[in-house]
Amino acid sequence: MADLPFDEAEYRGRQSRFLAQIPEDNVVLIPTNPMATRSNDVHFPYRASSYMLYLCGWADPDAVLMAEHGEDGWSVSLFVQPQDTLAEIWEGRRIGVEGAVAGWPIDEAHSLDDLSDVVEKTLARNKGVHLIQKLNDGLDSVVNSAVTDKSRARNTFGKGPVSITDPSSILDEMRMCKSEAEVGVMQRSADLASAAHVAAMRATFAGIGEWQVQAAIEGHFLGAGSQWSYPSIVGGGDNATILHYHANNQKVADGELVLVDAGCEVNGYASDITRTWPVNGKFSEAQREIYELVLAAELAGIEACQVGAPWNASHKATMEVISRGLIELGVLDCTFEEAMGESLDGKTRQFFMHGTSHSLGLDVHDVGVTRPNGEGDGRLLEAGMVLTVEPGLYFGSWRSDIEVPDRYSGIGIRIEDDVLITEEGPVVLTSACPKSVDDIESLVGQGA
Ligand SMILES: [Mn+2]
Repeated sequence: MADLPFDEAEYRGRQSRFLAQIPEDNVVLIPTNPMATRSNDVHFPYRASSYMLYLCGWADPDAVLMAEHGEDGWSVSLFVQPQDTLAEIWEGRRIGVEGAVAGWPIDEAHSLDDLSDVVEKTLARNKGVHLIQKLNDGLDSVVNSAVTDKSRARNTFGKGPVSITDPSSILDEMRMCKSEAEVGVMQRSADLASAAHVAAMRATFAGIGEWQVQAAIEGHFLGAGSQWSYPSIVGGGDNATILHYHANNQKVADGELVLVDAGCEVNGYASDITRTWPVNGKFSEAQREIYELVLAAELAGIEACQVGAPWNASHKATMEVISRGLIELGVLDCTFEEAMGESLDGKTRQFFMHGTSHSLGLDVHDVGVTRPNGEGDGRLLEAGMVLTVEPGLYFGSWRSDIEVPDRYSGIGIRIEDDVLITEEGPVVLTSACPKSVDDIESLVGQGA
């Protein structure tokens, strides 16, 4: 095998658990992501589809994975870019058909030049298709015309597929629980992101530009051979109260906090960390009051991540701590019940506007159904699931729709860790990233 993140047995296990759920007279076709244009003839850096990475580790553009059931069971083949000196001079070396079959966990490889021919013949032998559509236009049209032809001729001939099914929900469910090997990769991603946050804390000074904090953190990712898993959020002062702030172009004044939500990718697996620290290295009294409250809520949220607890347990736990805290601090003048609301939608939501947890894996907001129809407490947590816990409190001075207390105006704080569910309780994968007031104050501005 080539130098892939997992051994052949791991990939083959995923393939067979997936294919066991597909009818044997159906063809499986899973294309990877297309290249995306940035402007004119420049592309965005390429990122393969998570399904392709999950099933066979193939990271290059344009590939299509196909599986067909025959006399010897399921056979997995991969269509890849053929070797082509001229294309390789401009775009880079290609693994090619022989390289693919020698080094990847597949049974057969074909050139993409033969995609239409081979797929048409394969479809003619089968009754249905499991296809992920809208990623590869050429493939979609080959499949759609085969299905249309068959439907027209249904009562006369009887060859070829009559239905297209999307197999992604089967894969999504499989991806929710991580194997031991996947957890190992996710731990490396978490360690790297933790170290990057520490580097950024050390590099921070009063008056620093948000972009300079971003450079410190992303420079650390790049220097370790990684890259961001989502665009970094670096918000100073009031900008921290904008949940998906991306401008990162303001200076952060002495006395203000900076909120940094940034994670990286290792072998496609994301980490996702948020930390908030004072740029001058010392929390003010008001900042510390809110920080300690968010931290207490985060710890309660992590503790709620137990096998058998519902998906919503962490959110309920953080909402309870924050609601009590806001009443104690005099921010809310109401009962605990009014703060919480009937379905966690009470007065606390004025200052804590988002959920507490999302699944994490090959995608930063990972796939899989956690709360069917977005209702109720959701499915029960199982060992191997990885989720974030990320409560926050936001007192934007610019908010005219709510009453923001003067004492806390301009403060936005979120604390986020990545948590693995185990039978022995929650394991914080990002525990190497400091979050106590003392640890943070002793790091900020200390330099490399
Ligand atoms: Mn997150």
